[in-house]
Amino acid sequence: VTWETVKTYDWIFFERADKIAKITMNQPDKLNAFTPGMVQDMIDAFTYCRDDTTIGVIILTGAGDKAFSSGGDQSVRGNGGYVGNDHIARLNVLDLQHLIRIIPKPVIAMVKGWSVGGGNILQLVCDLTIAADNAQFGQTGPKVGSFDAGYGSGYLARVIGHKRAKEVWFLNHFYSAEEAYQMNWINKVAPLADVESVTLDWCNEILTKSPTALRFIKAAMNADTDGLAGLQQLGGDATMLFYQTDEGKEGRDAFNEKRKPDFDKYPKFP
Ligand code: 2NE
Repeated sequence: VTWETVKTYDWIFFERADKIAKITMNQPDKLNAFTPGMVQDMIDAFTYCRDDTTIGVIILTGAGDKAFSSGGDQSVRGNGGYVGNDHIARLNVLDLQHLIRIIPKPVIAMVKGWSVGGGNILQLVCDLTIAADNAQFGQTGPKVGSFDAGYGSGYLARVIGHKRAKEVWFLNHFYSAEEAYQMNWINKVAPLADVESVTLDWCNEILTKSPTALRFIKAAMNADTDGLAGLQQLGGDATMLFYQTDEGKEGRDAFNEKRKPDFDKYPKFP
């Protein structure tokens, strides 16, 4: 596969190979710890992927073989959040988590090495995770005075169960790729040398499927876990489809033509 650069950023690589996009966190000397700037770059790249109608699947990964991400960069952690060039303390990774959840295309985490702290939550919120056999997963928040009480707790409990999620957060152990697989935390384990080709195989398989069907499956599962915010996404997808029907267009056209709409001719399906 030949990766072509889509856009150049300070903190990430953003590449594509035809319909597959790849976003790579790039701070390998700190195990790809994320800064507010890196998160902002990722938000920009994911938004690009969302808007580009030719991109069908997105891979999120980390530079090098040693880490997916070690979470928030503790060296720029201020009081109240992580501090970037604007000197404002923020937790903008929460916005990124949400974006990964609502982007209506499959997002696959490709994990090599450490997947830790807020980095591991990014892996968690991706739709699928394929890990290299050198991957290690864990939450360290309580060791470093932090926690993720959002997706990092409630959604983790949905994915691996409440008992295991509490174990992960209370003990802060690290789990091998094989252990994480046994816990249903991730989808697949591949040898380090093969992890990208295995990930690309899954991407190519996904690309043969109906994008609208995948969109609705993702939105439906989010609706189940995200409450009204999840239903908003599912509802918006239904509206998008309805706008494309003659019945939907009739309402719009009647208003614009200042006439009464004629909805009578549309079937009332069982
Ligand atoms: C991941 C782990 C266990 C790896 O250990 P090891 O021994 O293999 O590597 P080492 O030597 O610790 O790390 C290599 C270099 O990367 C830096 C280290 O300080 C070290 O730098 P030098 O000594 O070579 O200069 N590094 C690693 N992680 C970093 C980080 N997160 N920030 C800044 N520099 C980092 C081990 O490295 C480890 O435990 N890392 C810290 C994991 C962690 O606690 N992450 C933050 C959790 S809180 C969070 O992410 C969060 C949240 O809870 C809520 C909202 C937003 C974020």
